[in-house]
Amino acid sequence: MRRQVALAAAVLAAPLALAGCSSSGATAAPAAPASPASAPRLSVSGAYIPLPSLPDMAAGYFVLRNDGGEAATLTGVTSPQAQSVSMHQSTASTMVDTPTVRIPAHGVVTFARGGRHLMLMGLNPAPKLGARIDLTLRFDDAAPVTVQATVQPLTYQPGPSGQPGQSG
Ligand SMILES: [Cu+2]
Repeated sequence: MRRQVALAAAVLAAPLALAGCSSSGATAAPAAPASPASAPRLSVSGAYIPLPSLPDMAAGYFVLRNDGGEAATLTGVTSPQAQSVSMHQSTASTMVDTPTVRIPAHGVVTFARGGRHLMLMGLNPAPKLGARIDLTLRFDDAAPVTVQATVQPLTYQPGPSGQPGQSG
């Protein structure tokens, strides 16, 4: 049994080595093309949700970086814990819907108070302090990225560039 598990692990780790000698008749899946060096490389840090005053509606903030050599376009965010998630941009007097957000090559886009934010509606269960809410960011030119946003006190301020911050 242990031997089989080890063998399976070896097969999973080295699909290319087996591609030429399969005797089962199954066609080996082609190896995924390696991403070009210039492809978008996206990461999210410091995701948080201030404890909302309404039970089923909240804002969400995070820092989105692109370390790749090509721009990426964020096309939407979903959460299994929310009926809908929209991307908004606050202006002086209102907020507008932003269906897509472009992240330049080697660029950073910050969702923060008073600016870009997520609007989560229909949260279920209602968020509690310290709870984690999954957010999946989808891009039109890169794989989705899922992060956990932590529900923080209303007074929470994130640190620079999305590092964990302080509340109080
Ligand atoms: Cu909004």
